Amino acid sequence: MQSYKDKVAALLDSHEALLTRKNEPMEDSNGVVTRYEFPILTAAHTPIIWRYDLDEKTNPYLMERIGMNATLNSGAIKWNGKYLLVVRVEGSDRKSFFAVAESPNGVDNFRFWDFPVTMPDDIDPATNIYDMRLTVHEDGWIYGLFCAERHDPAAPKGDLSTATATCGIARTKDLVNWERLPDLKSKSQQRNVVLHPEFLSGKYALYTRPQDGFIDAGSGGGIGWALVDSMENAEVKDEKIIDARYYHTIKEVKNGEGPHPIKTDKGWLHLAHGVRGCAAGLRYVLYMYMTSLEDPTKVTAAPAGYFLAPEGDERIGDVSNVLFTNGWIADEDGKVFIYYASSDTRMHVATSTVDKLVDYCMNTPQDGLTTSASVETLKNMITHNLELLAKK
Ligand code: M1P
Repeated sequence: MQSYKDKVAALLDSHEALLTRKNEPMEDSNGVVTRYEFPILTAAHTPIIWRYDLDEKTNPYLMERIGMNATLNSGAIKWNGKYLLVVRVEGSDRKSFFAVAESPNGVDNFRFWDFPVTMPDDIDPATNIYDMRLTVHEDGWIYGLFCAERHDPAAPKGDLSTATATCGIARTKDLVNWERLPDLKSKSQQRNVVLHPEFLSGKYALYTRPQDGFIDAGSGGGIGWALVDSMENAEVKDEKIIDARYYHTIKEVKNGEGPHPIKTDKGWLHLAHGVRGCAAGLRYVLYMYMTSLEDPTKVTAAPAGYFLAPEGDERIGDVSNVLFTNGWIADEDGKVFIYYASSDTRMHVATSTVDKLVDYCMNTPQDGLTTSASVETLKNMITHNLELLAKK
């Protein structure tokens, strides 16, 4: 019979095999982006020491004591040569928390640090926190902006599902010790708020997502932009919609900025999510756009449609038909690691380059917003290609 020690060793060995599994790029790329064979983080990647009490006296059956449900929507940063994700881990108790996982190469061998992040509370403690966007700001701090969710105090008696979404703000110098700043003040609820990495006219700039309710963007209009005087008492006074939603597009119902944009010599490169409704519910896809270096509120490129949509196993999970992103890393050599979650369940990576993504944004036709316009765009390319092929 296997001893308790042997059972623990077997558990640790099979976990180690999962963590060290090589992740190969998939061959069927569309030329823009390359997906990888395996998810980079799943609930099974969370440390054994989080889930099992390894003491034979208190856990003689070696059962899981604390369940982990999902690893999703992760912020990303290159730190001391390592690829770090601040992962939204969701326990089986439905509470999300942040935990750092690091990889030597950005595509596999992600390993969680022993302890999750201890995030101090705001003066009004939140029930749940999630979806951190990381920004190394030119003021010298690393900021983490995330959603802080609370039961709506105005909910009718007995209604336990109406909630509020507010932007939580914290900063750090080492990703271990976090200083919590007051939550963002804003007239509307806010989710998907992202800090721009540079000052604009001496102010901090935020990408916002005003919303009428916890779920509904409603009159929110799209991705907004707001300048705030300080992050220590951040308040949205004026908000301007820079990336609006349109009828019958991939962002008809909602959209939200992903990670902060990457600065390129052709402009700021943005990654976002767009949501539309269908008979099966909401469908979340990723899309891109660019804004001007001189005026980051001016959209300069807006490729039509989605950049990445759920495929294969990505389609299924706790909240099916969802891709969501809030982290990417641009390496010194121009390679870009895009970290995205599928169906609110697991984390993936896809790779591209800054040059390819800029080319994608600047040369993919825009959405003409009608079938007729789409067909004209298609006919133009067919005609051009037929002429080229005829010359050969
Ligand atoms: O379930 C899909 C996503 O829904 C929310 O995003 P949004 O505010 O844009 O609708 C968030 O709860 C996000 O975490 C989640 O992945």
